[in-house]
Amino acid sequence: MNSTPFWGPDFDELAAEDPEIASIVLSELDRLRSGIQLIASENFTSPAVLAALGSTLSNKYAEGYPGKRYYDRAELIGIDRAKALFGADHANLQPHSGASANIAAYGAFVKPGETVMAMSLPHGGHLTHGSKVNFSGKWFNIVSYGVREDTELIDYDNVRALAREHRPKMIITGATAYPRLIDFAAFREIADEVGAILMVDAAHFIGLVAGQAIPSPVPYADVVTFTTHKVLRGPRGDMILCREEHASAIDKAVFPMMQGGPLMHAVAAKAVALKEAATQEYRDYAKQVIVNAQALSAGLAEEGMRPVSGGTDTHLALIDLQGIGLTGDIAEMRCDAARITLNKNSIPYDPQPPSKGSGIRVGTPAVTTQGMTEDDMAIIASLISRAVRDEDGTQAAAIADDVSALVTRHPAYPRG
Ligand code: DSN
Repeated sequence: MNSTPFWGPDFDELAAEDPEIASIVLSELDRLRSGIQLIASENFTSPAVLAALGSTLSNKYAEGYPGKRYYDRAELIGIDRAKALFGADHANLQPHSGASANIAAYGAFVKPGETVMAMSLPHGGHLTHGSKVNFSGKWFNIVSYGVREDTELIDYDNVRALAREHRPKMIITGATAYPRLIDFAAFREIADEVGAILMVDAAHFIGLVAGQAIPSPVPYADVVTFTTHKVLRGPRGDMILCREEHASAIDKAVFPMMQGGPLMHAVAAKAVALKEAATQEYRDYAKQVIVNAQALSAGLAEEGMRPVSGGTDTHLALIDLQGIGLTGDIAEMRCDAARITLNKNSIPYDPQPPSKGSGIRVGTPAVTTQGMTEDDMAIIASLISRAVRDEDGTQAAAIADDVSALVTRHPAYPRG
């Protein structure tokens, strides 16, 4: 008999009550277990995080900020853990997503029509960094910067020149497809020179910061936003860190400007992930994520696929496929047929439209959670190479068999 007083997810009950949805949930688990997951923005959360997410805290409305209510304790604990882990003055755990946290950061510091500088989407930025189809591009005067064509690294001279010319109210750094470290000190200097707020969208790499594997933006930025489900391995959602002087503006921008009640089950799950990220085990994991990304990037280079900027310092590599005469969409489709999940991606100065893209993006957060190491990355590089070159699809089943052999040695969500 189970003596745990917890009352929560019961898969048998879901299967009995709603077999249609239960089968979708199960199919997703099967997909995770039977393939290789290389989406750089995804990971496998722990059973403890999933338990908090599936708890009765989901029922609780908790409008506003924590005080003395019993259910506020999870949020207070999470805030303390975030401040300690990142050395931040202030933390807000309530944003539901990366895009909504970024809306709050804009809301705290800029008014519609004002000028914001950010990295352009085709060079690795995010939709919320000024895309014309997003609130950021619709409501703000966006000045975009990018990477140099020769080095494929952020062009700091150009960032400085653009900042001097356009005097932005806020400068955003951070990206979704930039494999290299960002020089936060340089951005701080430029922001100070023009009197701009410095916002770092650290969604992709904050887990590496938490694991002390790369330098932190916190000492340099006015505000740092980040999703909690990427390398950080928490629930889907977001957090904001900021300097004390901005705490009230950020809190008011999250609630009531941008959203209503927080999702208390997600807030509790963020607190669990923050505790997990403060362990030596997690620090070892974060370092291995980078070692694996470097091994995968080098392995793909050996297979004739060029890593943009020559390699990676982080959890992801951006791979230019022009040398093997392929576009990203075709490569993504062929890998998918062999049960390797990755995404097509534009590369800087891409001659292809975004719907095709000249590249693929590969990330190692999930495979590292499965316990894979450099030798496994060499195998994955060779599997990708075989898959993308499988023109008529005749090799897909054989490659998928080799994928199965690899993931059997390193199972995702192992059976108990
Ligand atoms: N969509 C995410 C990514 O894949 O990078 C960013 O939010």
